[in-house]
Amino acid sequence: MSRVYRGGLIGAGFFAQNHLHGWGDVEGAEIVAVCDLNRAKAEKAAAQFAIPSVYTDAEALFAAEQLDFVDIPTTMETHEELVALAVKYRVPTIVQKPFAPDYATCRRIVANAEAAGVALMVHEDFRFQPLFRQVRELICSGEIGRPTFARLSWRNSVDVYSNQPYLIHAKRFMLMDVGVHMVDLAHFLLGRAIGLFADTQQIKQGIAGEDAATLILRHETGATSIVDISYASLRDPDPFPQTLGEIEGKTGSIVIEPGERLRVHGRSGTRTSDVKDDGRAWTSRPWRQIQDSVVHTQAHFIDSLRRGVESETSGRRSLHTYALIEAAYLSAETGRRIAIHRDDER
Ligand code: 89Y
Repeated sequence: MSRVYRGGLIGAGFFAQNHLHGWGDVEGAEIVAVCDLNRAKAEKAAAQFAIPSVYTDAEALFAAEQLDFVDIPTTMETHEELVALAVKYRVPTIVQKPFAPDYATCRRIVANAEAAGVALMVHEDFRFQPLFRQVRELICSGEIGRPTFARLSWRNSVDVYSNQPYLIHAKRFMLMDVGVHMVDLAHFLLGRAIGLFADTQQIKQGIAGEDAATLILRHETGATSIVDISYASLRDPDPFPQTLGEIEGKTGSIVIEPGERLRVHGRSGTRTSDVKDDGRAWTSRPWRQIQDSVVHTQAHFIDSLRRGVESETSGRRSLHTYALIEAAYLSAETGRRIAIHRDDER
């Protein structure tokens, strides 16, 4: 039996509930300490998930505990400081998306972790949704030939403002909250992007940032993708939290239909299949596929640590995502198409 990795969790807010449930389902990992600035929140999490130690100060957590990893599901403004602490104590780290408020900060965080040789992964979970694993396998199997086009669409009117009220005041909102997922998926499915054009909109009144954005990406393979995201789309039924879209290749296509259904037209004909959720006791509709993806993301992190390999969404590999988001803000501001150079990422 391989050893159990002992982890700390910093930040017991809204989405951390999924992290805490998720860790319970990851074989070979356990959370032994929880930290939140708000003691009541940390104690509540400790009681609910039978976590032995509670902290309100992150440095005290690192100083007192022998940790094999730390999970940081806090907001992005805190990540540079918290990851720096983990690096100081040489604790492998998984940090929630968005990685950091801007690309320059992402680069500083990565440089710091790399200089110390501390493993760092961004908790980017959409690519770990079982549906997108299947889509990627289909593409890699050659079923639809070389991809030429994709559209990834996230349009709903979920009340994100109740669960994450800080988003009302975020100047960089939609691209940071959901755009990062979509450009990571575009990269995952079509390869690196070399340029993009973006337009942003603020549709809801009284918020500080954009709540809708449309991106056109050019990939180095020659493929084009469109990413369109909005929290101001009134639809019935509301597809939240599903990403819809399609991928076209030289010999076929994959359409992602509502209800986690894939319609594949390719070398072996045309078929439709439903992607099942994992059926975990703690997950509930409509969140199931996102909740399942949390567990797959965490399991990948532990597996990467165990094997001593770089994770799929390591800090370094995630720089591409954040270079694209930075470029999207620049494009929207200037009306220009922005080229993405590999050099941007180091
Ligand atoms: O914040 C968003 C995300 O990252 O995925 C879903 C979400 O939690 C709410 O739309």
